Amino acid sequence: RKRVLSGAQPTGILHLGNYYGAIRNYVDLQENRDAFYTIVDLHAITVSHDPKELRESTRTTAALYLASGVDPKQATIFVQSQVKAHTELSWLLQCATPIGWLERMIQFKEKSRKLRNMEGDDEEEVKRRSQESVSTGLFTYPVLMAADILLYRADLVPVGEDQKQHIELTRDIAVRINDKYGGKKWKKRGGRGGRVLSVPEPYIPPVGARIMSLQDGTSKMSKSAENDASRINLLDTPKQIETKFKRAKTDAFEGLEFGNPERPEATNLLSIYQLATGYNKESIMRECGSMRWGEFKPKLAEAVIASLGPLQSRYNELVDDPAYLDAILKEGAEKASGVAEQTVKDVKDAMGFLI
Ligand code: AQP
Repeated sequence: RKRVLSGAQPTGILHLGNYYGAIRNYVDLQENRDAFYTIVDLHAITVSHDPKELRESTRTTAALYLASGVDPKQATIFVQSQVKAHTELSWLLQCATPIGWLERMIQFKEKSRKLRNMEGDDEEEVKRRSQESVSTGLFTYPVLMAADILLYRADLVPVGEDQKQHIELTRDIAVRINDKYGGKKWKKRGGRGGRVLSVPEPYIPPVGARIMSLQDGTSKMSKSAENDASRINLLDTPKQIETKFKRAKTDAFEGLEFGNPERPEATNLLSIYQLATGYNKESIMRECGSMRWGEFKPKLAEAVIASLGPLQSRYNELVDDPAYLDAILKEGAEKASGVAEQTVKDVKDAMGFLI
């Protein structure tokens, strides 16, 4: 069976972007594949964090996986930090990853720019501010992510568009390890097919791979954006959802349409409607093409509220039973450790460590 691995950071409540871009596909992919879904808490500390919030978010994220339909009977659900192999493999991979590869990562550039809290590219100032406010972990984050994926020899990684570059890096790292330490030498030591690590593919959905902020159709919906009105959190109340859509940025064009580059907000809101209802673009255009925003927005809110309803009820049942969640995470960590430790052992052996 093909292997699937993916994860989300417990940096707040998952939002519609996380759901449509990734979590919904976790559910589809668990059916016929050997799936591992993790809550990547070690990634959550690459920027400043509050320990109490991290603890809470970790449990909330796990409960939201389950509420979204991730099934512990089909998939292994675990917390990253409870499987020691992640940090161990990360170090081994870091030593095989050139700095230049990491310097090209767009997410690092964007997040560190935000942390430096400055406009412009004055090199000296960038350097001074980075030295104080950007952690080394934020820089090496994509290598930890590569370890997350490679540990499980994943074939497929369901993610949103923003993670595509990190998956490409993961592939490059795997190929580099295979080139350096695989081949005949490794085969002689019992390695399968001469490959120390499997090279994964991203699984990016055709619709929903990049849900945009409700306040700016050119930047992605994100947990860390300061303005809560920029996103629909999966646990928002119907009233909050209505208000957020009501206040969502729109434009002054007549009618509604998908795909006009001058109307990123229209494409975004229509795409959310498409995802929430399951209708195709043609029928949405027939239904809403000539609507005004004031007519469309309540309809959109209603569709999203209806689509999140069952998820929210399941979530409420789960939070009443913390022992159930703990048991699933414990079992998940044990199963994941078994698989992950074998991979670390293989990589260490191939690299020349005594095992
Ligand atoms: N806006 C989005 N549209 C589609 N997919 C998205 N994902 C994130 N934002 C969108 C996908 O959701 C999964 C989990 O994301 P994450 O928690 O690992 O971190 P992120 O990509 O950094 O998401 P956020 O919400 O923007 O978090 P912060 O603000 O904390 O960095 C991933 O598969 C991601 O692609």
